[in-house]
Amino acid sequence: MSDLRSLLQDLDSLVPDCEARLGQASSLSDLEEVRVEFLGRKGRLAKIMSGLPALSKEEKPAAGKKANEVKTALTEKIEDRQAAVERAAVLESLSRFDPTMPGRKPQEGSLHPVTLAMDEICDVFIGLGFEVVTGPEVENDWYNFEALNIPPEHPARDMQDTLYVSDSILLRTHTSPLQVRTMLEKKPPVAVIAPGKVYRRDSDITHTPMFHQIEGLLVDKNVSMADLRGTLTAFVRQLFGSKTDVRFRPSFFPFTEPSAEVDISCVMCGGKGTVDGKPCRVCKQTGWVEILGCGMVDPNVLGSVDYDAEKYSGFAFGLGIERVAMLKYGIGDLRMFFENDIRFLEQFA
Ligand code: 2U9
Repeated sequence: MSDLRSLLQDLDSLVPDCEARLGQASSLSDLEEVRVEFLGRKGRLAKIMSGLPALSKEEKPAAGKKANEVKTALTEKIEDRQAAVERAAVLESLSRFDPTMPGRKPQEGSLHPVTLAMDEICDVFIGLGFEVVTGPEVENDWYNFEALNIPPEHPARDMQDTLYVSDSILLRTHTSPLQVRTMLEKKPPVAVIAPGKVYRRDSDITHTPMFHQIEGLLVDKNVSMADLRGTLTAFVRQLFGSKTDVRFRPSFFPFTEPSAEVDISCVMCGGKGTVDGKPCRVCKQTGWVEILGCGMVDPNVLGSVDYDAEKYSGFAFGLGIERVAMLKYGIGDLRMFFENDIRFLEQFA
């Protein structure tokens, strides 16, 4: 038999051989083995074609043509089989897929209880017609103290231990500078609430160097203590329930005159002083808990922002948000707010 004929026969036998091997291949790695066996660099096609140089010049084109046909046929058959194997794998995995199974829920975050309480308090005052104002946490002495009737020698500066940045720059000790800024910017009537972080040099089990406050201010013609009382009573009843009792006790603040502290009937025992016959731990058996401070804006404060104290009067109030959140959500320890333990925070989702 001539070299050409035997080479062409060898080439012809590759296709049925390959088909037989493909028939047994059931995985992608089986198919790769078949591809290497037939089409690889040292595979059967390559081996047969190594006989090409021995052919005469006239015989070579026929051998080359046949080799290309066989190579194309082998490639096609392997690829067809590969597509079939892949399709079978998809169908198999689909047969195990249950579209009625519930999906996996991603873990959802939650708002911090201080944020929740802050939003809720703001919403009540927004509903009463107040506008929210915000501003810098680093302030200068004038906005934080001087304009609020707290002169340099005033004992209130000792009362509030302040974190100073320099002689006259400080971290605000209350959000009151925001009301001062508001009054400098616009004429009465003003009705604003100022929520935000405040800083004091204080750190123990019931005090943190940073905490959150909301203060409110309303200035107009003929604003009276009765307006203050009505507004704050409406506020605490929206926040703690319509049955909440309210009492005003005389107090003192440099920026308000007269001043008062507001107590509400205890959120724990409802004012009875006992829970299941035992002393109430929230109100210490008094039946009342302190919730905010307030008063009529001191004429000196109105004067420092060039408001005519003969023509206008106003009321102001302030409350600590952590304290409200503790009472509202029954949190017994202030430190919970700052540890950010996920087991605590996720309870507010
Ligand atoms: C201006 C005029 C008056 C804001 C007020 C209080 C009473 C008060 C405390 C509550 C608990 C601070 O967070 S706390 O420790 N605040 O009792 N705050 S009146 O009075 C102002 C504010 C701004 C221009």
